[in-house]
Amino acid sequence: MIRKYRFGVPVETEAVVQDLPCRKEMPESGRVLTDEEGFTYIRALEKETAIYGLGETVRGINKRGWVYVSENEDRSFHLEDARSLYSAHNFLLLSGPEPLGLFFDYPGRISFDAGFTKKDILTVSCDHADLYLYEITGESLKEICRTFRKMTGRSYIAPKWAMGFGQSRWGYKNEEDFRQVVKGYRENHIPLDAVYMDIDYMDAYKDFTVDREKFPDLGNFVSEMKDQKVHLVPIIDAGIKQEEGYDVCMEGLEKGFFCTDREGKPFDTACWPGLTYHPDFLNAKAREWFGNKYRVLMDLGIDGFWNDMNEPSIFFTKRTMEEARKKMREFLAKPAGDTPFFELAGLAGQLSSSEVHKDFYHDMNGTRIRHDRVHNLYGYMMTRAAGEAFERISPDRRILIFSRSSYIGMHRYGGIWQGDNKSWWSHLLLNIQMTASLNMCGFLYTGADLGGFGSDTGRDLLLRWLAFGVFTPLMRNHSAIHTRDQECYQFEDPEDFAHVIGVRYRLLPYLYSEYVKAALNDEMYFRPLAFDYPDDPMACDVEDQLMLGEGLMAAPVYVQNAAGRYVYLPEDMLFVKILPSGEMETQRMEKGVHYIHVELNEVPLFIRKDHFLPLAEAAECVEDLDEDNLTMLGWITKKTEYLLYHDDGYTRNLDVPEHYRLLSMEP
Ligand code: MIG
Repeated sequence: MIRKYRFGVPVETEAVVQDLPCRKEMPESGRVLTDEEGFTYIRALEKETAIYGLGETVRGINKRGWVYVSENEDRSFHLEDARSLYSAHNFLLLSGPEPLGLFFDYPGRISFDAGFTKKDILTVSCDHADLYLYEITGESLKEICRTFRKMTGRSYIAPKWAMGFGQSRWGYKNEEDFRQVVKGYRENHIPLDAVYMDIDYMDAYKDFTVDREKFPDLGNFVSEMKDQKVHLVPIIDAGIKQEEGYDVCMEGLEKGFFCTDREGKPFDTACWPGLTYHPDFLNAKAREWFGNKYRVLMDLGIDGFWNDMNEPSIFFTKRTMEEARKKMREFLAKPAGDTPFFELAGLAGQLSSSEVHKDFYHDMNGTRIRHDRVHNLYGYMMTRAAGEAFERISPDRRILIFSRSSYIGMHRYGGIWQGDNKSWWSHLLLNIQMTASLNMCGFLYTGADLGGFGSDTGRDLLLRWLAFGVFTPLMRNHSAIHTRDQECYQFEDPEDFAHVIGVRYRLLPYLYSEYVKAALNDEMYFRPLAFDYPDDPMACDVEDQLMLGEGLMAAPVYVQNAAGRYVYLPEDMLFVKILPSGEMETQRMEKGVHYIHVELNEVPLFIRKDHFLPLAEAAECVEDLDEDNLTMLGWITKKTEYLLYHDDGYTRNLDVPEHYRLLSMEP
């Protein structure tokens, strides 16, 4: 059941698609205080209550014990004490005999103190008492999640090739760099479906342009890559270069589609291209205009994009730059002895973007509104611009799109990647945990930069990370400029990489089927064990294993030099390792704790008893998968059926009976 409450004059975020009546009385689940100081929701927590949700945030699956702040930010250090990252996912779930879901539809800065300040109190607070609060009750956490997902609309479904493996790196410059990557993969028989183009492909970092020296004919190059069954996926940044004669800039100015400053003039910002303007994605007309721009690249054969810097990430504005320069001058005027070094370091830090949120405005369909009141919608609306345009431009084929920043509601238009992580073992664990929380909020198409974005990865870390990436819908190796080469063929014994990524392709019929069905039925693709086994206290404590679809459990190794790990089986399962030879090593295991050995080139799989996986033969790209010849793998004690979802991989007409095949397996 859903109870909806309105406070003040909320911003219409369109996160919720269901039409629900507002209640007049106060919420039942907690105490609400509203005044000029803002809004506070307070609820007492039982000792045993776990808090789930909050999507893209640091720490564990159970969020209790820390403060999380929704204030989208380009934050390259995902440290344990980070309060905000790139996205705002204001949905919480509380476990217990009467589980509860809470959604705070508020696009400004809002904080969630989950038993941090006071161990048994949940406090949610924001500066303005203008919001919608939804309370959702139900039999179980799973049911509450489903109700929430119905309320917020069907999750985006990527084309099937986008579940293939992708290679990315910030720093690939020209055609030759891309050819080398594809050659490295194909020569070593490591599967590959996509290579990502980072900002260097553009002419002077201008969106929807291509540097002609590096890519004399991008259309041709796209087909050359397609001949090798590889999709090129370019990045699009939020900031538009200020340049006389650059059509996107000129049109935006002429039509008044950029964010404005206090005086109503286009707001000066700066990002990769130097001085920029930021499109006003909160304005429906500006969205339509910007979305149509993607056509420039789609006409060349491009069928996938990633949207970056849309928190928005603003390096500086005219005002912050002038202030910083003034401070710098004052600093330099002081005698050397009086100028402690840390003061100098502090000056550079002041160029951060968070202070500029009060300096600019949107035209939200006729209403002028200051940015800080709607900050967390920016990435959502940028990606909505793209997603809505794709439906117009490409009515028959799904297009790949994922974003860095998001808000709940954006899950209908695209996926997200998990931002600038590091090549740290702790970030592999964070990836596992965050993915579960994102699934609760509707972001099914998601993945982290496998191997880690910043810092130098190790062969072992990359292999272990890939062995988890095998399960995530977005499976992409991405790394930052100036870090060590991170393509799989750069490491010793590339056949180990070929095998691990190969397991992904063997599992794809199942993974794709579970992914699409989860989206169509408002289910989670990944679930914490606590969601499936709420009455099993041990299962509820597990933070490093996930259920995936109806029959599979993932239990990755994420510790350096570990030869294996302890696994908790909440029921009897078949433990499977697919060996490089193609043979299966299987072991029947009873409910309970087990220690498993896992080599660096192995992917441990756990299949629930009386469930099975349909496996394909190995393939080097999605197009080459043979799904007419599937092998069934499982520990079956009775006749068992599985409903396989299988379509052409790109149709938008998804929910039709012909796409379902009933498979069965007998003991
Ligand atoms: O300021 O485009 O998160 O994936 O490689 C850095 C360069 C800008 C941040 C993205 C990252 C991308 C990088 N971008």
